[in-house]
Amino acid sequence: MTDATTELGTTETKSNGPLTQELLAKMDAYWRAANYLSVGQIYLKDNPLLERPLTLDDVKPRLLGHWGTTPGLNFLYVHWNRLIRERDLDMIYIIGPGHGGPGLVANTYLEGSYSEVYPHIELNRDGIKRLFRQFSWPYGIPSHVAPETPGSIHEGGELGYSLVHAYGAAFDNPNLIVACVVGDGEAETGPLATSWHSNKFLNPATDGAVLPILHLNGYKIANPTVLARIPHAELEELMRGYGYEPFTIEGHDPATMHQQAAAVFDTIFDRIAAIQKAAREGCSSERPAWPMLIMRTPKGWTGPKEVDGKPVENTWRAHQVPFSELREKPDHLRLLEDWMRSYKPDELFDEKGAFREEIAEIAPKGRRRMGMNAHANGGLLLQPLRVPNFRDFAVKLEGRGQADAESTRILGRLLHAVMEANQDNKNFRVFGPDETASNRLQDVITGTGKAWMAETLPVDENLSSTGRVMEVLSEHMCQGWLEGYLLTGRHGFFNCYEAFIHIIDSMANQHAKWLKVTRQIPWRKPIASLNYLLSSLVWRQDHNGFSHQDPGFIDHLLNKKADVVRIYLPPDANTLLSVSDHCLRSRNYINLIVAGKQPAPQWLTMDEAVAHCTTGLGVWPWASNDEGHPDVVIACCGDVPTMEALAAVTLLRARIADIRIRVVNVVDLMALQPQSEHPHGLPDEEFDLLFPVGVPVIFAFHGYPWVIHRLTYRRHNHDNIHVRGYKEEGTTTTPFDMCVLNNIDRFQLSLDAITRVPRLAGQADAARQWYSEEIQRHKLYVAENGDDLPEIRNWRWPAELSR
Ligand SMILES: Cc1ncc(C[n+]2csc(CCOP(=O)(O)OP(=O)(O)O)c2C)c(N)n1
Ligand SMILES: [Mg+2]
Repeated sequence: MTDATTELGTTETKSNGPLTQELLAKMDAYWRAANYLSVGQIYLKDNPLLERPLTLDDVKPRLLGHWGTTPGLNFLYVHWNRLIRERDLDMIYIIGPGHGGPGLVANTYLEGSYSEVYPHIELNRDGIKRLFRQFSWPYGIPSHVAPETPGSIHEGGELGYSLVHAYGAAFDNPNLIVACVVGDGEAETGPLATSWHSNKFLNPATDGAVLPILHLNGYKIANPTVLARIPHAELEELMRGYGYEPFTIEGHDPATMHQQAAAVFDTIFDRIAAIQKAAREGCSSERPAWPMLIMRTPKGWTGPKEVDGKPVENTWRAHQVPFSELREKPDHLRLLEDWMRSYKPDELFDEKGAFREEIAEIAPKGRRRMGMNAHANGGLLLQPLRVPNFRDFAVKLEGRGQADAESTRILGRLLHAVMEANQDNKNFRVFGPDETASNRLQDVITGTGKAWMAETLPVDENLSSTGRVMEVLSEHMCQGWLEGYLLTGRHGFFNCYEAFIHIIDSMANQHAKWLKVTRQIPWRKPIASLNYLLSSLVWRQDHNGFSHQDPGFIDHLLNKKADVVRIYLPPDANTLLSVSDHCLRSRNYINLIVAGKQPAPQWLTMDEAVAHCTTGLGVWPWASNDEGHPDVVIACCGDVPTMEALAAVTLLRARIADIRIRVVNVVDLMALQPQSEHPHGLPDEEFDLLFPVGVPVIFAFHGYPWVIHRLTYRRHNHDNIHVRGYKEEGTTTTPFDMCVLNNIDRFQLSLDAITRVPRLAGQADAARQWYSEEIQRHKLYVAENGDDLPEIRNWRWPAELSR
């Protein structure tokens, strides 16, 4: 292993650079302290300062964590500290390889942030012992840069999202610098590979700066990395091709590397300042070539060079715990002790175990410490979003279902007003993968425009260097930018085609996990919710067909913790406005709104919509005639299913004069669950009043039918709930034929009702005959004419049925 102090002593001639010998020695000591504390967290539960020879009793029974990436992360931390102090920078640090958690914990401990939020981890021997013991310990702290880690907005457990998070944090934060380490393995992921393009959306005048650092330690878990094994010139060309100005530092001798890094960082931070100055003084409106750093240092730097005759430092073997057979192999215990002592702990910590003041003093103070930067605890900075009165955008109801509206177009007007209302605060952005206009939200683009720093041509519309709608054809980037934006205390809205939101399933998982954990951390303040609007829905893929038909994101989110997820399916524009207003104001949730963009009938007045959304589900009395004693409940959730359900009601009432039908519409899907499962769950007594035991329920659902079964499994009437939904039948066909293919059409729903109501048993055969004739007629017509039957296309809820 590298004995850093010895090398420092012998490399004075090599160590020429911007650092004085005194500062160099202190920075190196600081780095050694961080490395020491990192190794200690992975291995030790006692004897934290090695005040006596190490024994097996001092070593944890289970050795968990990752060493390989950590010394590089620690190296950068101490250098950021110098730059923050010298230049008074407002800076946060995002770690792509989040498995380097011990490093971030160590550094936030050394700068004092950690003990401020966790007072029991004191700045003394006992504190260090607790710090070591808690790491990867049952009920202790996780091994990654988790929400528990002060200064973090990025766990880095799932690799790939560091750079998009960094850019999301930098948007509209002109004084913030986000240093972002990208693992060279992480750089192979799809999301990371495209994230480099974020620089085409960052405005140097109005946004902050992102400094990407490609941590080229050469290896992943078990393999070399692609970028480490291409010629260096090719790698630099790649970075130039992405629009960056690459800088490189390379080596392993600590003193030389400190000086080399300090010199390069001085140049880089001068560059960043010059870019921002030129843009802010109006001297340049060009897209700048932002600096980025390639840091080529050994994986497991300063760790054991060899274990059991095999090389470890600078190989993939350094990735996790470099050796772990301490109980079986006595020389492993010696190896660990020698390794830890190579950092000279007695030079770093005083007799009480406190970090020596003369080294500690080089860290920034107060909120400038990266562990205390408020941007990394965004709730501290969160300003409530100004949401104009959504009622002003209401669709005036001229008779139930008599006129059509495009729900998302109406929402676009509200979002536009939200943009305008928050223009001064610059804390709201809309994100979407090239579909904002296609989803008919185009009004939100008007006025603010779409962010774009690359070339523009006369044919372009609404592109602007100050645009607040972010469109890039990468769902990963939209999601990652938005997460970074929210986590640093702002608000946002993500619109996407329903089928392709699945691309970010895994990112949504990670964000849901983050939110779940932060609820248990008192010093993490609530942040704005992550709002999804899914449009271009499964039922109306007129242009695209089967590849674009998948409502399964609902199923995906249902798996998440009930206190994090909300799912809404507003059936018309007024309910969409009410739901969206609620979501925009909420905190710490993932809100999913599923709403169509096609012209569709409108059902509720604004007052009714607000009342309906407040309860989440309820009887539509104007469509019901059950007088408290229904033969059947027709339930519906989602705009197209609602229309089919109401059409079925008209067919049934025309066919069976005395049938008593209750119509229940569900807008808040979670209300179907028992209260024990979800805070929005309807109490059982109320559920039983809506869906009386023994009364069949025919349920038309927007998504996969088993979602409804899953949610209502414990309800008393569950055996009587019969669900129709999307069952993976699709193609490019007419809107109504999509319903027929999936048996959610009005004829099927009517037949279901007749066959399920016991007193109508005698009519079942005739109804089956009627059903097949109607479907035959429909199929022949669409095959011949390429469109739905006129009475289907032009169907309206009959005014005379409205009560
Ligand atoms: C998306 C994803 N795939 C796989 C993994 C499993 N994994 C954890 S660390 C790692 C290697 C990371 O290598 P690199 O980014 O170079 O990090 P470093 O060398 O700094 O440890 C892998 C594959 C993961 N965490 N995330
Ligand atoms: Mg690596």
